[in-house]
Amino acid sequence: MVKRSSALQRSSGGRLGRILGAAVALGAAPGAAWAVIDGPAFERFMQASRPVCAEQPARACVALAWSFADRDGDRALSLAELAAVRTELESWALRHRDRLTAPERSGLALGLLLVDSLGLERLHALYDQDADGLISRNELLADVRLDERPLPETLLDPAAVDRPAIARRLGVPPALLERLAP
Ligand SMILES: [Ca+2]
Ligand SMILES: [Ca+2]
Repeated sequence: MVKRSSALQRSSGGRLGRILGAAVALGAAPGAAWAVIDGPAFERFMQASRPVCAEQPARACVALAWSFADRDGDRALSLAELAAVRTELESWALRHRDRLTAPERSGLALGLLLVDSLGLERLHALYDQDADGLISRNELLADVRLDERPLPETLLDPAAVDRPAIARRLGVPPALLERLAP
């Protein structure tokens, strides 16, 4: 039995926080086979990252997620790496569907819908500001200011997350993000 993420539950103030928290916590299995859905490795990552993301400063959680997503270890995210994470997230969500709360399910569904409607390639390009074909950590976090708080808490703070900038970047109405994270 896999316990639900306390980090996600404790941050129940906003859907965006849950989506982003789940996305970031989507874990990691360093060395997982390229673009292969490695269920057990993914589960291990979720268990390992849960306490870190719930209790430790956001950077620790981001570092764990980054080490999972950056499969080839070049300190940047390629489109293929992003695609692998998206596939594994969906697979994980489907496996755990019955254990997720209704808000977690709808948050994940909404997040995947947003990603798919933008298109992974476009999403990748929107964050790859210097157009070198890779997303650096600074590019990924361009609109977010991490601090000593755990990530789910930070993501719910409008002072730490530049929601208007994210809305501009994604080309979605700012009101949409406000609704996701009241
Ligand atoms: Ca990489
Ligand atoms: Ca780049």
